[in-house]
Amino acid sequence: MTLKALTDDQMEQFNRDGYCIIPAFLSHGDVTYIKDYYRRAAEANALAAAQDTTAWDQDKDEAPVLRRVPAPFDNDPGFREIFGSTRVLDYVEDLIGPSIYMHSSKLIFKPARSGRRKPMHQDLAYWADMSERQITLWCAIDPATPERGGMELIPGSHKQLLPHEDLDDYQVREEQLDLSQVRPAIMEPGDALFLDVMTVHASAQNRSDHDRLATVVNYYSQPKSDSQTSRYGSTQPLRAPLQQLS
Ligand SMILES: O=C(O)CCC(=O)C(=O)O
Repeated sequence: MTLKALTDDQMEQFNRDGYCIIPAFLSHGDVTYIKDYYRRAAEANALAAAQDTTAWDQDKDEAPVLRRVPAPFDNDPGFREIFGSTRVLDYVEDLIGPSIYMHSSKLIFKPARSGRRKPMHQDLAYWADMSERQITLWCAIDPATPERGGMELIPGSHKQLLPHEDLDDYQVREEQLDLSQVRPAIMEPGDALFLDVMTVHASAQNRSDHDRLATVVNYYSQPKSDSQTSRYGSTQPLRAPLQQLS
């Protein structure tokens, strides 16, 4: 018998709804480390400025706010230790199988009172030339609630890829969705949301007086291929099926 990381109930919810939440997935130490990593990235300004000029978003008369830190898994050994750990990969293996590659990673920061809404979308639409055997792991580093920029999900929406258009963002046309089905994910620091890459989701505006930081890590079941147009992926496995290791 293979030991599973996800409980039967969590797996059942994932298969039915396209997501499941694991409370207290990250340790207090992990959460503190990631908060500090964000603070260092923001202070140094270096990661974002060097690699992605769109990450800086400065409102008039306001100090610049680092809203996105790209590729922490590639750039920081401590982040890699957390999200490449045996424990985390055991969960990922339950969801996408024993062949696991890093796809992409980022920190998303929604500042108090000015963090914008991310409209409804499916992650796979952003890299549609890749197979759907991928998983998104979204972790709350600050509390995430409907007032504080939390995630919103449409249970059971992971069965088909919907058309996406460049509107407010690259997104699904929201009037074509049944928004009465939307469920907020209310999460504490360290809680994890495993999300099928076809689950339709959004994140709320941050209307609270508190910042909201989260990590997004996506794992893929295949190596990056030469024909792939998406820039994400890796050729080095984080985990390989046992027969490939011998
Ligand atoms: O963390 C967020 O606010 C939104 C994350 C998200 O949905 C995404 O990056 O695809």
